[in-house]
Amino acid sequence: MKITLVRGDITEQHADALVNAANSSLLGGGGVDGAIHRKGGPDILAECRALRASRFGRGLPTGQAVATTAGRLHARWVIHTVGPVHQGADSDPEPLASCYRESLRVADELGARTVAFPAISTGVYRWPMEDAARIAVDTVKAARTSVEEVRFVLFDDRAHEAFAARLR
Ligand code: AR6
Repeated sequence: MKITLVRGDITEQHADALVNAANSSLLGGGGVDGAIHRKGGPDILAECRALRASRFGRGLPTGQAVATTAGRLHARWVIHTVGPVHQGADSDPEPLASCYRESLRVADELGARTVAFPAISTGVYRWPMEDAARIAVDTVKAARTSVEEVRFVLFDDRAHEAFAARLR
């Protein structure tokens, strides 16, 4: 598997699947989530509502992932995953690692070959960037998956540098 880094906006990416840093309600929010729903259009939210009604009445649990259409985005699917909120020095990295593993598992089920990820949990959920980059890169490298390209789409220089440093 090839791992690539891009600085930019995940909603501009062309890939089989774009991963959304969602919340358990699946009903949208700020950051990546807001941008994906804004640009992707109402079909994504309609599928999210249907998923809540059928499978996730109590919300999508932290660390899990589920796919919908990508609406008007340049992708076939959006994979929604719920990162953990950072809880301070003794935060458990496992739920964040699980977001990457579960998103790749869903991508495999779909047959997605290229998957773009944002830096999950590093915005509203306050996970420190260097630690998040370590968890993201190490988990993706260790994953057993048929995905051929994982692309990390980093919004700013700091995030890009943290991921580049971990990849080196
Ligand atoms: N493309 C790529 N990265 C982005 C973009 C974008 N368009 N916008 C922000 N980032 P966040 P979280 C970066 O807050 O921490 C939402 O309200 C951002 O700089 O989107 O997992 C959800 O509904 C940061 O580095 O996700 C949840 O309630 C990273 O993406 C909550 O926020 C993640 O920031 C999830 O919080």
